[in-house]
Amino acid sequence: MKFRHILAALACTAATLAVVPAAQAAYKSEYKLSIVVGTSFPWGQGAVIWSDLVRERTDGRINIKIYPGTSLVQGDQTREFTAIRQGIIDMAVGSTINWSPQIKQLNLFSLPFLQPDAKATDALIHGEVGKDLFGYIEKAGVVPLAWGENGFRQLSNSKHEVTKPEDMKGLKLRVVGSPLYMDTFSALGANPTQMSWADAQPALANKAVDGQENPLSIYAGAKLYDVQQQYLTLWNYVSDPLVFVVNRDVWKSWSEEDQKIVREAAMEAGKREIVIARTGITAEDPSLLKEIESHGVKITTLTPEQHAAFAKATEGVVEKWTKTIGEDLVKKARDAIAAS
Ligand code: X2X
Repeated sequence: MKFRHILAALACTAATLAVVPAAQAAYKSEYKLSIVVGTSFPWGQGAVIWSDLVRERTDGRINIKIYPGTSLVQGDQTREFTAIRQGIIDMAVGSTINWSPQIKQLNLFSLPFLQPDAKATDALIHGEVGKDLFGYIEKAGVVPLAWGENGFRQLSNSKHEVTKPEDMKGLKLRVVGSPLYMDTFSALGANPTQMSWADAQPALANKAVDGQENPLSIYAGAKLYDVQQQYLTLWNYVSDPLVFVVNRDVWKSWSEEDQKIVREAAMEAGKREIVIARTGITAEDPSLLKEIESHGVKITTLTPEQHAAFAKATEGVVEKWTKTIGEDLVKKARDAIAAS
């Protein structure tokens, strides 16, 4: 009797194994995807589009769950890349700024006043520079699939209008996780303090800091006008792309067919996300700017001369960080921008 039970159990197991193809056996029931902000932001929309496309096109074989607020690393976005590498995070749509502490070449996008406009950013991400940077991410053990965009970062504060470097004096500003930002804002005479996005919002609300810098989609999405950030200077000093990535072991566990689906879905989601991120902030369509203004915000656009004064004040930072990023890569970027 007992022997027969064992035989029956073995037959059952064999039957189960026979219907599950080898590649699928290793699939997880859920893949954790990390983003810093919520799904209502353009950045989060990109993650939603990617997840939905992948779920549909793999018939649910790859089921992605989005974790906003970098919650898988307790909000500490500078630890996100390491967590992806370690497999604590399976996938991410991440900012180049947050991964710069681990991949120093990604600081390229944070060089002050390197990218004059969106065309310049496009020339970088879609050209040789973008390929080189994907190479560095790959070498660091993570699989990069597509570019997205957080956007040009603008300066806001609760104290006064900023039109020249002298106006920065004494402003206590929250800055992001790469030390390059400490250098940039110190060079401008401000008083920068580094903190995560999770900590930045209460710090702005309770006036522990006077200001911050972020793309307009983040400023508006987080309703920073409601925490007295009523002075907004459009100075386009850096533009921050996003990268769609997958942990290497997770990537290897997928069939070639599914890898192709995930890659193509990332490229499609990235393209659509960039369009969303650029909506409402152009001369042709200033709808987001108008909405921000309707909350009593004073929006200041710098004249070319004012812009040049900020660029001049940060030249030393560019020089110092060019050495860290790599002279060749920075030159390649400058050439690509000049030709754009
Ligand atoms: O922390 C920020 O400022 C944010 C949301 O823009 C990034 O994650 C880089």
